[in-house]
Amino acid sequence: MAEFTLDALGWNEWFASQSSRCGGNDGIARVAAVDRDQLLLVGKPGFFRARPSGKYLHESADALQRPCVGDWVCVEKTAQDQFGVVHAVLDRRTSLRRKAPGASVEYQMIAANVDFVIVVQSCHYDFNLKRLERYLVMVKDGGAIPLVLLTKIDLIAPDVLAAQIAEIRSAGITEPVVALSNVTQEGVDLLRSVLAPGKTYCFVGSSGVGKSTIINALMGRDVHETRDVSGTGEGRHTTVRRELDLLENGAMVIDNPGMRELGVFGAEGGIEASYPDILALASHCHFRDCTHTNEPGCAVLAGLDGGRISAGHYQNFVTLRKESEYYRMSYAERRKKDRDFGRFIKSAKKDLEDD
Ligand SMILES: Nc1nc2c(ncn2[C@@H]2O[C@H](COP(=O)(O)OP(=O)(O)OP(=O)(O)O)[C@@H](O)[C@H]2O)c(=O)[nH]1
Ligand SMILES: [Mg+2]
Ligand SMILES: [Zn+2]
Repeated sequence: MAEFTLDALGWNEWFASQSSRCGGNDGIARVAAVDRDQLLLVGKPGFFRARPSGKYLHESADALQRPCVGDWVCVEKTAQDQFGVVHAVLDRRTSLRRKAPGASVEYQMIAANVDFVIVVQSCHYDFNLKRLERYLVMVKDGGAIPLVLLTKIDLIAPDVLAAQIAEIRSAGITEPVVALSNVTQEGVDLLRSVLAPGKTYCFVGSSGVGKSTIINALMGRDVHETRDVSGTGEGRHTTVRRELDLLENGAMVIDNPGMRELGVFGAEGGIEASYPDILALASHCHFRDCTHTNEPGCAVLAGLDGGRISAGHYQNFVTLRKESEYYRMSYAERRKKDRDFGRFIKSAKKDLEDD
């Protein structure tokens, strides 16, 4: 089995201050995949299986605290044990999370400690600027660096691609954009040249845009299943788990299931980072707590009227901010209710004990 150094797996000084929690570097590994209650870890000895300790699971009821792909963990394993036992997750340098799909207001971790997030959209049917802005907010909020990847350029005319890139730029998005075709291979080498050894790249996007196909191409073999899309480009949700792979050049890539929903939740930092033009105007608003929707003396609305910001860009900003705050508030409220309920149960139990 291959041997690795922690540095090659993305370990750096930022994490080093936490190694004492694991009793030194030998007890440290990185999460490569999560399957229900089992973890696939990669560490100095290579890939091996582990489980979170009962104590750890008990103490970390919160979904955000459970190990996810990309996490660094403290693990104990002897040569005789089939499974390692994980008893701590180290603090994350970056995290990629969204609102869990469906009605519940919970966070869902997508990946931890990724350096770059590659936001993938297909030029064919999938291209959507609003959704792209939503992804960028999420990525920036978690502290990773976003890159934009447009796939399937073989299916569209060059001027359509040029128009899509122009649209991205006119929305003030300055992130690098790579366009490629997995069919003609055009652009694949360019993407490969961007991926640096020891860095982690997380691929996200809708189902069917070609995330697994491009990772297979980068790996040079078919490590992931891929499946045809419908006539109108809809994917079939082929990939079902998040998985970290090591490329030959030493870069790490994480494949993900296609995302249907991308709720933005408690992501004010990401919104600020994504709309610097609007924020610059906002500092001139008459009211300090201006919501930029109907207040007199609002510099953002004036900028909108004067054509300094586009209507679509402004609308996205307002929508994302409202959504993020709404979810954050209902999350806080529910938390408080849970806490109050917990206190109630505790005192009720105490009453019983006292009797
Ligand atoms: N024409 C064309 N087809 C592509 C390209 N990239 C991927 N495909 C095809 O698109 C389909 C979906 O690709 P996948 O790699 O399975 O997509 P995915 O993003 O991993 O989808 P999920 O796992 O469902 O999230 C497959 O049939 C691929 O062969 C491309 O650049 N051009
Ligand atoms: Mg896939
Ligand atoms: Zn305002």
